[in-house]
Amino acid sequence: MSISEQDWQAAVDAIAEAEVAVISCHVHPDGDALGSALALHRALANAGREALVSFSEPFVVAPHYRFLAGLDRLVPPDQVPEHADLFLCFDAGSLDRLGSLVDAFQGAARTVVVDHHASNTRFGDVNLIDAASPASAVLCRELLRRLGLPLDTEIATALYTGLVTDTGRFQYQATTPETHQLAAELLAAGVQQYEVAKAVFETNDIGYLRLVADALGRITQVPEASLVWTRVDLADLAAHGVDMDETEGLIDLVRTDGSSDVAAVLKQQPEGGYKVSLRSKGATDVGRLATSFGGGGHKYAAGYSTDLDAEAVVAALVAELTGAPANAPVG
Ligand SMILES: [Mn+2]
Repeated sequence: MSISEQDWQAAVDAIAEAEVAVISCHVHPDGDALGSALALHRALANAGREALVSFSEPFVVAPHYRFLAGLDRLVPPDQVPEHADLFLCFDAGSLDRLGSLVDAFQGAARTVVVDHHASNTRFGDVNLIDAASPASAVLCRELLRRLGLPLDTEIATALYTGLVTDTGRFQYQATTPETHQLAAELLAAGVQQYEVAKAVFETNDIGYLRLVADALGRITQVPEASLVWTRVDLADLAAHGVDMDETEGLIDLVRTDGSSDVAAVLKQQPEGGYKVSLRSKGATDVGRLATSFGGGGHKYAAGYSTDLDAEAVVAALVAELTGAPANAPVG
């Protein structure tokens, strides 16, 4: 799925014609979502354009991304105009992913959706969706090129953060020669790559490490489903003083189980139920799996939310993965 010239031009025109563009991304932004939004905002500001960057409640930047420049430019979501000329969002696969900004998106005169999730519902007036792209930051870079907006070190660092996180440090399947060429271009624009790596990948709170020890202590394999899973409960967060947002990297440890194709981390939600993160090494399309449970994502990385308890979540996953009925014994 690639993006037509017509769609690129429609997005460029929409941005060029907007008096004030609202730029945003999905709720609980990761490096790609936040990096892309900050990059476009900075590029427009450098060109003297009026724009506003924000994301949904809870309006908190996860600790790993607090090194990014320009966080002070983020506007709380309740200050986003209800009827903007233009609302452009990055990395959100569906409207509900905009959280408390859904109304602002729907109230905008024009909307542009920039994303690389295969499950994207194309909910904008203009949709720049490329499921083959390893990161929304790649699409953001192309958009800047087409807008004639140059990189600076801050923009490059924001884009690089998106690229390095969504590619798993250039190791996931969607990584191509072009991905590395973009990384080279960004480094040449002044990115201090070790400063990014240190902040994003090499800095953890000791409470987080203890939480990981607990979560890995109860890791479970379901061999007939080629599934490995664990869970993080609210009690774990409380015990170690950790926010759920900080547990993004846990799935990357769980997925290294060499005997399982699919990895799942179940994250208990304050309102009840779980958020389920899924990863695949290739034999299973977890994007499709997550979509069947009302979520979405990519072939190799996806997620969904559910009201079920942990046992029922795993039983349902096993049933889908093995083609057995959900009430079959899990084993
Ligand atoms: Mn992304």
